[in-house]
Amino acid sequence: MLEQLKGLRAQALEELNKVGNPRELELWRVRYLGKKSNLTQILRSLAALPLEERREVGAQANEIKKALESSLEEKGRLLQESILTSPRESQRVDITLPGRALPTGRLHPTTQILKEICDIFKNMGFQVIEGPDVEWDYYNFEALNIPQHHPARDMFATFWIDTGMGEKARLLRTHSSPMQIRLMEKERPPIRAIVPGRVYRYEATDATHESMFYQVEGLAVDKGITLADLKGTLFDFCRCLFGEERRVRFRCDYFPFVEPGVEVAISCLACNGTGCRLCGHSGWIEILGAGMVHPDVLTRVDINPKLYSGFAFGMGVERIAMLRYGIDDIRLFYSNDLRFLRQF
Ligand code: 2U9
Repeated sequence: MLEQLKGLRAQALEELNKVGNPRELELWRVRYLGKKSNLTQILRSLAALPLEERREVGAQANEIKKALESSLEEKGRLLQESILTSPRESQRVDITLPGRALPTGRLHPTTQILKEICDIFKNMGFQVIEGPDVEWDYYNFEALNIPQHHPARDMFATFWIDTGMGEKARLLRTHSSPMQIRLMEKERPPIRAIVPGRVYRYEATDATHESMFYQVEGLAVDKGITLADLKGTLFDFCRCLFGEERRVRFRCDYFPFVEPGVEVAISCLACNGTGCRLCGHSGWIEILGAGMVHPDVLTRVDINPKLYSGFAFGMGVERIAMLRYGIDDIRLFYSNDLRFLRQF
């Protein structure tokens, strides 16, 4: 039996050397250390042996068992190591690993507010239209009651486009109103439209001025439209955007393309009207300009002002975003600083 044990050990270790993967290792374990293995049989049969022989064979069998078990363990470790370092395995995708979070982008704060503004007017039945950034003097000024040399041109410091012909006819639009002229030329009332888009001003930049910013302008033309319609529309708009509890104030203002013109303010978001730094201690924050479309503007697009009337309004989108998010410098919007943009 001692001879048999010796042969068993040599055979087991020789076969263990040839084992190349965990599946083969398990088969080896069953074969040499399993319940039906020769070694287990020998250990079980010890009781039937005479005492002297039992001691000797038992000691030998147990020593072989321990040796095989530790060789098994060592081989398992080596196999695991070679699996992890083998090029095939190291390149394999481990589908049990938790996924890496993909960096997702987000909408620019201007886009977010622009979308909110457009949605409010869309729900009121306004269509959304867009126009070109490069305009003619006619659409940007003349058609809107601002002829050559009119002092109101000073309100709109203009980027003129050099056509090489020396004339000042083409420009970067200073407001989105030219598109409303184009719309009225093309379509007859009833008209209800808003025009979002970039506008340009040839001005030095500071915390409240940028040379490019976004506007949303609106226009409604039909029979019987009055200042009360304008008031109702803009009161609703202000409360949708800034909350039901906002008070809204209309005051007279002047714009060449409307008569009468108004300036619209909401009760201050920070102090609720009691006066603070944000509202210059007035309790009010101006957010819109508006008015009834000037009869001369309607006449120019062949809409009879005796039959039809309309209201129009305009607002700066970044200004609204600044109020909503508490941003104190308009230059942050387009400086592409991710630390700023990631906050929205
Ligand atoms: C047509 C007729 C009238 C649009 C109007 C304003 C008043 C106005 C400013 C607000 C802040 C522009 O971004 S801002 O600088 N806008 O105050 N806009 S009435 O009136 C029109 C437009 C088109 C055909």
